Amino acid sequence: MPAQNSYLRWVSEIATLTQPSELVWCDGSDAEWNALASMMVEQGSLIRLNEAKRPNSFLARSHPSDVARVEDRTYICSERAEDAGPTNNWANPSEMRRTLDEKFSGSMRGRVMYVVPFAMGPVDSPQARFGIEITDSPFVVLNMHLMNRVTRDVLSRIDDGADWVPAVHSVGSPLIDSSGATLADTSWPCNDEKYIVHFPETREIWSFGSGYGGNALLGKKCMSLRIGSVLGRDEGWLAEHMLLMKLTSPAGKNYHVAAAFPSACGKTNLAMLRPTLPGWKVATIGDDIAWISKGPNGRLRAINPEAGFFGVAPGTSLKTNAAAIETMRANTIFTNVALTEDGDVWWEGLTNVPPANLTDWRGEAWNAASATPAAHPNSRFTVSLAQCPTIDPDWNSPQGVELDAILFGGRRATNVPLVVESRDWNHGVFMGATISSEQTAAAEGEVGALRRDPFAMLPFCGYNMGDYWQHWLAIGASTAPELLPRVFQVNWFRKGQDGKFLWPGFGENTRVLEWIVARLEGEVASVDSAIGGLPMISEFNVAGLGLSPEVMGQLFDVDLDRWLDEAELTEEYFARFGDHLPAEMSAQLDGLRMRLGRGERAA
Ligand code: SAT
Ligand code: MN
Repeated sequence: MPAQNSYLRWVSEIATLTQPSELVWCDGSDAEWNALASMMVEQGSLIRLNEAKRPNSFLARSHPSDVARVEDRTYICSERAEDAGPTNNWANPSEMRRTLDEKFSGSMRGRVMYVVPFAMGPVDSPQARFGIEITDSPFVVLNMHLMNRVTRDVLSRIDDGADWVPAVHSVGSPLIDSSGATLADTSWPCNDEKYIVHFPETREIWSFGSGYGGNALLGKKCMSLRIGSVLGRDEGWLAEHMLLMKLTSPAGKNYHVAAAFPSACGKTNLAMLRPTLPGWKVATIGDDIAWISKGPNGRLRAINPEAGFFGVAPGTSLKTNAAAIETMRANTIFTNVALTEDGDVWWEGLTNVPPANLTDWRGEAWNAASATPAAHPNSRFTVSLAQCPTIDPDWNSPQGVELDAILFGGRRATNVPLVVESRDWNHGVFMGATISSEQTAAAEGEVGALRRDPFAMLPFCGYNMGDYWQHWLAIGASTAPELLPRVFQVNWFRKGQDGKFLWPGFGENTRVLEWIVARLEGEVASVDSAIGGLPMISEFNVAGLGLSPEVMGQLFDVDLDRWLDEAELTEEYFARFGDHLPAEMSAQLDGLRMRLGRGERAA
C-alpha cells in the first residue's frame, strides 16, 4: 500500500468497522511495555513471574483451543485460484472480503484498538519492509515489542513514500454486543471461528479469532513469509523459513549458513548450537526467517527480518540449548508453560525431575503422576534476540550477511542420509522441493504423520508452490554459479532398526558443519551417489562418538529400492502442480531415477 499518509485513512476505516472504545498509537517504548504488562497483570491475563528469579517476565495461559497455528483456517485470496496453487487454501477475494466485513464489524467494541507500526529488518536496511498492525490484543502488542522493531520511525518512512503492509488483527471477542449489553472479559479472549487471511495482490493481512503466535503476530509468518514471498517473487528476492548463523572455523574463517527446517524441528537449537569440536564457534543471527537478496557483488545476502525468538519451550534445557536458557533469563513472555511454586516456569525436559507443586498450563495443580503434560507441547517463549549470549554482532547490520551454504532438513526416520550435497543449484532446488517431515505440534493435525514440506514453506508460501520453485531456479540462473551458496540436505533424525536415533544431534551437528566447510574449501572429496555427494566415511569426523561401522553405514545408506519408491511418490506429488511445475523439476526427477536405475550408491 503506497501513498503518503494513507495509513491515517486506513486506521480510521478500520476503527469505523470494528468500533473500538479507544485508539492508541504504539511507539515500542519501555513505558508502553510497562504500562501494558501491568494492566494485563491487574486484569488477570498475565502472571508476573518472580522478580528475583525471572525479572520483568510474564506467563500467559491461552484458551485451551488457541494453542497453535490453524492451517486449515489460513487463506490465500489471490484473484485467481491457481495463483494460490494446490498447497494453499484459496478463497474468492470478494467473498472473503464480505465475510471479513461481517466478522470484523463491531469486533473491537469495548476494547482498545492499538496501532503498531513495525519494521521487518533493521529500519535502515535496503532489505527492510514496513508494516502496521492494528490489534485489539495488548498481549500481541507486548509480543511485537520483542519480535519486531516497533517504532514510530516507520510512520515517517511511510510519510516519505515507503511501501507498507496493512495488517488487521482482532481476537473477535467484543466486550459490548450489538444491542449495547456488556459482556464479561476472559483472560485469553478469542473466537471459536478463526480466519487468517492474506490478499497477495493488495498485500493485506486480516486475522480474526486467535491470540496465538503465528496467527496473531502478523509480522511473523503472515508478513515475513506469506506476503514476503510474494514481494520476493515480484522484486527478485527470497523470503524463507530459515535460521541464519555464522560459523567460525578453528582457522578463524567465517561462513554464513541458512537452514530450512519445518516448524518445531530444532531450528532454534541449531541457530544457537554449542559446538562440541574444539575451535569452532557459532554466532546466532536468526532462528526462523531469512530474507535473501542479491548484493551489489552478485552474492546472496541475508537478513533476519525479526528481532526476537518465539521458541518452543519443551525440550529446551541447559543440556540441549544453554544459550536459549540464558537468553530467557529476564524480559521474557512465556505462553502455556507450567508455573512453579515460587513463581518461576517449568516445562517437560527443562529438568529431569519436575519440581513439586507445579501448576500446569491450564492453571490446574500438577504432579509427576498427572496424565497430561505440565506444559503444552507447543508452549513458547518470546524474547528479544539482543539477549542471546551467542548473538552475532552483525545481526543488526543493514547489509545482512553473505551466504556460503544453504541447508534443507526434515525429520526423516528413513532414507535421507545425515548429510548429502546437491550436484548444483538446480539439484539443490529439487532437494528443497522434495523434503518431507513428520507432523509436529506447531500446527494442528495428527502428530507423526509424514507430510511433504517443500523448503519448509508448505504453510507459508503466499503463492503457487510450483511458481515458487521456478523463482528459486530463476535466482540461480541469473547468478554466476561460483557466487551461489552451496546447497546441502541434512537429516538429524534417522533411526535404526531398533527405532532409536542413529545420530546424537545437538552440539555434535558441528561435525556435519565441519564436513560442509571442508567441502566449501575443497579440502575433502565427496562420493557421488544417485541422490548427491556423500561424505567419504573415512573422512567424516566421528572421533570420540563411539559409533559402530554399522551405525555409520546406516546413517549414510542410500537404499536404491526405497529411493525408487520415494521417486514414485515425488512424481505423484509433482503432478499436483500441473502446468505450474517447472520443466526443470521433472528433469531433475528423471535424472534421479536414471541414476538410481544405474545402481549408483556410495562406495
Ligand atoms: O507460527 S508460529 O509463530 O506460531 C511458530 C511456528 O510454527 O514456527
Ligand atoms: Mn517457524
